[in-house]
Amino acid sequence: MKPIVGISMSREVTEGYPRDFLRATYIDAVRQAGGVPLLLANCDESVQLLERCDGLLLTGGGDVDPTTFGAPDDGTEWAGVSADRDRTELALVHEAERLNLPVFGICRGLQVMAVAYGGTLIQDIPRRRPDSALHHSQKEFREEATHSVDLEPGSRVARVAGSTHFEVNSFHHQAVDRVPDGWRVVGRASDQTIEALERPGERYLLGVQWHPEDLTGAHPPAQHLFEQFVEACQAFRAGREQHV
Ligand SMILES: [Mn+2]
Repeated sequence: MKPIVGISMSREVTEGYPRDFLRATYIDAVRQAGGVPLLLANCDESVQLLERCDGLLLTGGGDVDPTTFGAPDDGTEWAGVSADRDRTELALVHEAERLNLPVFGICRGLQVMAVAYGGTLIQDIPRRRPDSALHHSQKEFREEATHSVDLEPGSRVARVAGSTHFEVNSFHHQAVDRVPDGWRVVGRASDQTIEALERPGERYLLGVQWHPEDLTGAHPPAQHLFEQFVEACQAFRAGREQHV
């Protein structure tokens, strides 16, 4: 059987009603890489479903509430904050750690991983770096790359991508600030914004600040990231079946 990839969902209030949803590009990218997508609703019970999963994909979305990393409200205009989503995803990361699951975080997903392991976030990049010429909140289409990243040679992400320098898309106004203990910055934009983090070791734990799920068509490194993640999920599944 193919590996099952649990995928976190966005929570937004539309016309007064909360809804959980997911961009289909995440589903397509997981399927193309050989995984079975399992959508995880924003509720406490989703944590139980991880027992059935072979990996966890944390997706993009609204801002992480700064109270989750102990920061005061600095006057930033937040967008799309959801206490239910924050609570669900932080619990998913902790449960994935207990189960030793591979985890791949994208955009907000990278930020959630950093917070779950004790890091902090820059609440608003333009306020922190007013002189930066880089636009991390691009207006171009999602499948257009608009700024470059430099990856650490020898890092997992550089090996997978097959390159240490390429162009990515960018849809974030927050970024990782303090890096959690045991984690390594493996990718930066030219303004020093953290664009990729991983925890060295056997277990697959990687987060990227760009959106590879929207680049898979024309950007081989983007599809390779999903393939490598799903391979790690497959290896996890194989290891589990051996123990049954
Ligand atoms: Mn960026």
